[in-house]
Amino acid sequence: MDNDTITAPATFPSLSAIGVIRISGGKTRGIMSSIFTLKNGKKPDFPHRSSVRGLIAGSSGIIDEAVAVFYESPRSYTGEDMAEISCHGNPFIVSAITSLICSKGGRIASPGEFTKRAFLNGKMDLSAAEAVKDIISAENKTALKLALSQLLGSENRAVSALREKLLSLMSEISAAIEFPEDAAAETGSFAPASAMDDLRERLLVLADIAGRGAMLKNGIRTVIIGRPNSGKSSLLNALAGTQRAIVTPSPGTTRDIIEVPVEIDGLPFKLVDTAGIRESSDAAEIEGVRLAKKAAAEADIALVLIDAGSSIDTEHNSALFNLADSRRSIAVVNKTDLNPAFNPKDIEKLAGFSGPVALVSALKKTGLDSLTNTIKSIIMGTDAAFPVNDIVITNLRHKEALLKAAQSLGSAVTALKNSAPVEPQLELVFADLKEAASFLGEITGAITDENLLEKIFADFCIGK
Ligand SMILES: Nc1nc2c(ncn2[C@@H]2O[C@H](COP(=O)(O)OP(=O)(O)OP(=O)(O)O)[C@@H](O)[C@H]2O)c(=O)[nH]1
Ligand SMILES: [Mg+2]
Repeated sequence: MDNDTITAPATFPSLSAIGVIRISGGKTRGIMSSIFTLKNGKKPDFPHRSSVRGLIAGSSGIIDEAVAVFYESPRSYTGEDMAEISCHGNPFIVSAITSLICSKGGRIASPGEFTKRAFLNGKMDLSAAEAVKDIISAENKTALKLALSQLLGSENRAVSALREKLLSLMSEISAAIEFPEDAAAETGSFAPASAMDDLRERLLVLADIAGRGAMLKNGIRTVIIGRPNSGKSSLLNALAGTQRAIVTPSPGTTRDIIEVPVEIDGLPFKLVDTAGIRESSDAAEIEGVRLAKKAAAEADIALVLIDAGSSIDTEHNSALFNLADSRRSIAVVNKTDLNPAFNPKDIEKLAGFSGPVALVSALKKTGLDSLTNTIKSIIMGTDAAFPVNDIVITNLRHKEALLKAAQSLGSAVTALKNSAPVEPQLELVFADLKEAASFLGEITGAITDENLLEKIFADFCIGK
C-alpha cells in the first residue's frame, strides 16, 4: 500500500464555526510540527496522542489560530499517523491550510481514501466501511439506524457466520476427496447435500432482506400514476400531510415528477407524483407522460389511481396496470366521496388487475391508513410487526453477492445429487463451494480485488 500522506477538508466548504482538515500518512507528524507554532513560540513535537493549540503559518504569514489533535499509528481511524486540525470555518482558511500541507509533502486525498486506508489497515471490514458512507448520506432515520447497525458489525456477523459454515462444508468435501472410501460408504445420503441446501436457503433469505433493506434506505419509492384529474396530486398531498403538489380542477396540471420524502408509521417513504397519462400533442405534457411511465417502471410500489366518479375506460386502465410490476401495484379507487360510476369489486373485470384494491378519498382524507397498511404488507410480506431490527443488509451490491453465492451453492447441490450415488464428482462440488465462499468474502472484504475497492470508495465524499 502506498503510504504517502493525504489531506482533505472533512467539513463542507461553507462559512461555519469550525472547519476540520484531516491528514494521514507517514509524514503527518513532521508536517504538523512544521506548520504549527505554540503560543510560546516553540514547535510542538506531537507525542503519541496529543492535542495542541497554536498558530498555523506558511511562507506568507499566519493563516489561523487552530487546535490540532494527533493520533499515533496504529491507534487512529486509518491506522496510520493521523491528525485533525480544527480551524475557523472559513473556506479560505481551510483551503489555505490544505494547500500548506500539500506544499510540505502531503497530497489531496481521493474520495473515501481515509476509509479505504482504514479498511486496508484492518481497522474495519468492508461492510463497515460502506456503512460509513451510508451514515453520511442517510436520508431518513431508518436508513441511519440500519447504517449504524451495519457499522457496528451486524451484517458482518450474519454473513461471516454463513461463510464459516460454507468453509466447514468445504473441508468436509475435501476430506471426502482425499479419503473416498469413507465418503463412498455415505453416498446416496451424503450428509453435506442437505446442509448445502439449508445454507442456500439462508443466503436467499438474507438476499431478500437486503432487497427490503435497500428499499428502506432510500425510502419506499411509492409512485402515483393514473389518468389526468384522477386526484394523484391530491393523494400525494394527503399522504404527505402538506400541500406539495399543485391541485386544480383541470386535467394536465402536473407535468414534472414531484418527489416528497415522508415518514408514515415510522417507515420512510418517497412519494412520487406524476403527470396524468394520456395522449397529448403538447410537448411538455408528452415529456411528463414519458417520465411518469419511467417512474412507474422503477417504482417499489405503484399506486394506480382510478377516479370513482368517472366510468372506467377498460383499455386505458389495463394499460396503466401494465406500466408497473403487478406484484407491487395497488388499484387505488379515489373520490369515493362521490357517487360511484362503477363497483370497485369489478376492477378485475374492468381493468384486468387482480391485486389489492384500496378505496380512498384524497379530498376527505379517508381510507389512507388502510392504503398504507396494504403498501406495508406488500413490502414486508405478511409479517405482523415490521422487522426493521432483522434487517442487517441494505446494500444492493451485497444482495447481488448473496444471490451469486446461493447460485453457486445450487450448482454444488445439483452436482452432488446428479453424480451420487455412483461416484459423486466432489471436485466439481468443491469448486462451486469455493466460488460461493469467494462471493461472500467480497461482502465483508475477506476477499477483495482492486477494481471492486475502487468502485466502492469512489462514491465516498472527499475527507472521509
Ligand atoms: N370529490 C373529490 N374530488 C377530488 C378528490 N381528489 C381530488 N379531487 C379533485 O380532483 C381534481 C383533480 O385533482 P388533482 O389532484 O389535481 O388530480 P391529478 O390526478 O393530480 O391531475 P393531473 O395532475 O392533471 O393529472 C381537483 O379538483 C381535486 O380537488 C376526492 O377524493 N374527491
Ligand atoms: Mg397532478
